[in-house]
Amino acid sequence: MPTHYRACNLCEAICGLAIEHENGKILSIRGDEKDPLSRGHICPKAVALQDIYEDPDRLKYPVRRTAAGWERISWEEAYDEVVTNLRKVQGKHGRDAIGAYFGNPNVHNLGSMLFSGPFTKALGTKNRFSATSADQLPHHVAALTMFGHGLLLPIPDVSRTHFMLIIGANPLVSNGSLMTAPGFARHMKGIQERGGTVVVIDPRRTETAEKADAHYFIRPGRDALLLLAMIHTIIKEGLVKLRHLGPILTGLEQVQEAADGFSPEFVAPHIGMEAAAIRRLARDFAQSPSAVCYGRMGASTQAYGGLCQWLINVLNILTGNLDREGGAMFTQPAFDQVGFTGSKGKTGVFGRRRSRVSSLPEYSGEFPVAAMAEEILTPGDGQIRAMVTVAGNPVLSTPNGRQLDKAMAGLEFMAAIDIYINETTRHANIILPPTTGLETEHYDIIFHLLAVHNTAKYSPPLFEKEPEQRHDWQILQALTERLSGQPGNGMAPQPMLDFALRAGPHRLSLKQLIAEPHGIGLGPLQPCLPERLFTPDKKIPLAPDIFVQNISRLKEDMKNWAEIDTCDFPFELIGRRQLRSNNSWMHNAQRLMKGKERCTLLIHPDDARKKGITGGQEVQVVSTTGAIRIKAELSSDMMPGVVSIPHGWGHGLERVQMEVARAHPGISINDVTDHKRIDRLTGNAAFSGVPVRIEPAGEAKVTAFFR
Ligand SMILES: Nc1nc2c(c(=O)[nH]1)N[C@H]1C(S)=C(S)[C@@H](COP(=O)(O)OP(=O)(O)OC[C@H]3O[C@@H](n4cnc5c(=O)[nH]c(N)nc54)[C@H](O)[C@@H]3O)O[C@H]1N2
Ligand SMILES: Nc1nc2c(c(=O)[nH]1)N[C@H]1C(S)=C(S)[C@@H](COP(=O)(O)OP(=O)(O)OC[C@H]3O[C@@H](n4cnc5c(=O)[nH]c(N)nc54)[C@H](O)[C@@H]3O)O[C@H]1N2
Ligand code: SF4
Ligand SMILES: [Mo]
Repeated sequence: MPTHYRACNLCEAICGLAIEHENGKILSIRGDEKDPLSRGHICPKAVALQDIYEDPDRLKYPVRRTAAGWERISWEEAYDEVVTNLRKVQGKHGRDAIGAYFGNPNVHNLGSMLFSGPFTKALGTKNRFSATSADQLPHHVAALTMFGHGLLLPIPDVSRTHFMLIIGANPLVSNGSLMTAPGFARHMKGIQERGGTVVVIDPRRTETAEKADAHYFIRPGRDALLLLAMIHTIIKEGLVKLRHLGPILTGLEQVQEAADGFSPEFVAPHIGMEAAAIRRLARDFAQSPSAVCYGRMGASTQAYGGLCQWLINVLNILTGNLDREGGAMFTQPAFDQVGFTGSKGKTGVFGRRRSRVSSLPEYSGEFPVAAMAEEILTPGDGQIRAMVTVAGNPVLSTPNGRQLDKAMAGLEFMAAIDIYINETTRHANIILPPTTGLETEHYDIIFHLLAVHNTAKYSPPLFEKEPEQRHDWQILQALTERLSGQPGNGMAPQPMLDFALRAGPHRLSLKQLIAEPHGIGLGPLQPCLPERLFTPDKKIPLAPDIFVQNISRLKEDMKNWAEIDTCDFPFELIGRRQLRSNNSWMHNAQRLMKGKERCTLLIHPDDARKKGITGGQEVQVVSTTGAIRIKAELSSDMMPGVVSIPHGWGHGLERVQMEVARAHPGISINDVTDHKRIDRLTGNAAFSGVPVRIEPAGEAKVTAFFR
C-alpha cells in the first residue's frame, strides 16, 4: 500500500505524517517516526487533513454572491471582476481605499509565502493588516530593536536546557508557537529527567502547568512587573553573568535604572505572586547550569506585550543564556529568510507611519489589525472602501469582531481568497478558493526558521488538484499580473525554493530534499553571535528607548489600576486554546467536534458561588464592547477573579455555509474584546485581561450592545 510522507501544515509544529492511501482514498494518517524533528509525534488535528480534503462545504471553484445566493463563475470572470472592482474603487477614492488582510494559514503555505509580496505591492495600498498584530507583533518589535531583524527570534533550546520558565504559553495544547517543538511533552520530560525544572506562569493551571514542576498564577497583563522584579533581584544580588555576550552589549546601566524600584516586594501585591516566590524564581533561574525564559501569547497579546518580550530577552541575556546551549538560540535554516532579506537590508521597520484614525504604529508595511474596522468606518481621505482577505477570518479573530462584521457589510466591494464561506468571507462579492493541505506541495519557510532543531523537509502534494482548481500562489500570481498590468516572470514555487536552498547556509537543493521524504536533520542549534546580528554596530542594545519609555507609562498606569472588586467589570477575561481546534476554521471536521461542548466560560467555583452561578448554567458576559451568552463551567484551575473563553467560535451567523460548524456554533469571545485595548507600544491587540461582568443570563440587564 502506498505511503505518502509529508509535513502537517496546520499548526507551527510541522509534524511529519505517514499517510497510507489507495486509489485517491486515505486509509490512515499516522505520525512519521523517521521525521528528524517530530519523531512520530502527531495530534488529533492531523486526521482533519482528510476531512478538509473531503469536506463537501469546501469551495473548489470561484463563486459570486448574488441576491439569490452564490453562483459558480469561471476563473477568468472572477479575476476580471475582482481587479475591475478594486481598480474602480481606487479610481474613485485613491489607492489606499483598498484594505488587505492576511490571515494565519498564509505562513503555513509555501506558495503564499513566495507570492504574497508581489501581490501586496500590486495592490498598492498602505492599508495592510494581518493576524500578526493579533498575535506575535511584540516579538518582532523586540527582535528588530535588539537584534536588528524582526524575524531573528530567539528559540528555546529545549533539548538541552536545565530550566524552562514558560510565561503565558500552553505548548502541550498549542504544540508550541515561535518554538516549533513537535512532541513538546517529550522535551519537557527530557528537561525533568536531566534534573532540570519547568515553571509555568499563567492565570490558569493549564495542561502544561499540570505537568510542570511549579506553576504560579499571575494576574493577566502584569507579567512585565514579574520580569522587572526578577531582573531587579538578579542585578541586586550580583547574579548577572554575561559570559561571551559582555563585549557586544550596550545599555546595561539603563536596564539597571529601569528595573530600579521594581523589587519583588513592590510588585508582589500587583501581580498576585508572593515576593519570596519571585526571589526564589529569579535565583533558581540565574543559578541553573542553563536556563531559558519563553513567553508567548499570554505575554504578547496584552497591554504590555512589547515590554514583556523585551524583558524576556533581557532576562535571558543578563543570565548569560542567549546564544548558548540550553538557553535561547538562533536557528540556521536551510531556507534562510532572515539572512536573505537581511543581506538586502530588508530587516523590518517599525513606527515609520501611523494609522489614519488612531495613530497606531506601522510594522513593516502593516497597521495593527485592531484599527481595521475604524479605518473602514471612519469617513475621510484614505478611508477603506473595499477589502481583500487572504486566508483570514478577522470577524472571529480580531478584537471587537462584531464591529468589523458590521463594517464589512458596508463595503463597496470585497474579495476573499479562502476555502470556506464563513463569518468573514460571507461578506465577499467574489470568493477565490485555492487548493489546500493534501493537494499542495510544502516547504515550511517560517517554521523551520523557528524550530528547536535545524531540519529541512519538502513535501510534494499527495493528490493532484482537479484541473479546474488553482493553488494559492496561482491565484495571487494571476491577480498580481492583472493588477500591475504586467506579465509575471512565470516562476513557480519549485525553482524559487531550489534557488533559496542552494543559496542557504547548508547549500541544499530541492532534489536532495525530494530524495529524503522524511526530512533532513541539520543538527542542534549553534551559537552564532555576533555574526548573526543585523544591528549596524553588531552589538545588542539592552535598553532601547522605546521600551524604557514604556516603563514610565507602566508606572503611570499603575496609579490608575482600579480596585477590581469595586468596579463595574470585576472579572478579567482571558482566552484558551483547545487541542481539537485551530483558531476559527477547523470546526467543520466532524471527528474533531465530537464530545462535550467546548465553547464554555471557565470560572473558579468560589467566584461562581458568589455570583449564584452553577455549572452548566447560561450566563451573560458583559464588557464595555458588548455582551454574549455562554454556559459556565466551574474549574478550580482558574485563578479567582479570572475567567476564560476559547476564541474562534461563533459560527451561528447568517449565511455561514459550514454545516458541521453551524451545528456546534459557540459564541465569539471577540464580540466582547475591545479594539481599543491594545499594547500602546507595538499596537498589538490586548486580548488578555479584558474587564468583564458575569451575571446569570436570567437576570441580565443588558441583552446585547456594542459601540
Ligand atoms: N480573543 C482571541 N483572539 C485571537 C486569538 C486569541 O488567542 N484570542 N488568537 C489570535 C491568533 S494567535 C491568530 S494567529 C489569529 C488567527 O486569525 P485569522 O488568520 O484571521 O483566522 P483563522 O481562524 O486562522 O482563519 C483562517 C482562514 O483561512 C482559511 N484557510 C484555511 N486554509 C487555507 C488555505 O490553504 N488557503 C487559503 N487561502 N485560506 C485558507 C480558513 O477558511 C479561514 O477563513 O487569531 C487571533 N485572534
Ligand atoms: N490546538 C491548537 N493549537 C494551536 C492553535 C489553536 O488554535 N489550537 N493556534 C496556533 C496559533 S495561531 C498560535 S499563535 C499558538 C499559540 O500558542 P500558545 O501561546 O502556546 O497558546 P495559548 O493557549 O494561547 O497560550 C497562552 C496562555 O497564556 C495564558 N495567559 C492569558 N493571559 C495571560 C497573561 O496576561 N499572562 C500570562 N502569564 N499568561 C496569560 C493563557 O491562560 C494560556 O494558557 O498556538 C497554535 N497552536
Ligand atoms: S501538532 Fe500541529 S503540525 Fe502536528 S499534527 Fe497536530 S496540527 Fe499537525
Ligand atoms: Mo497565531
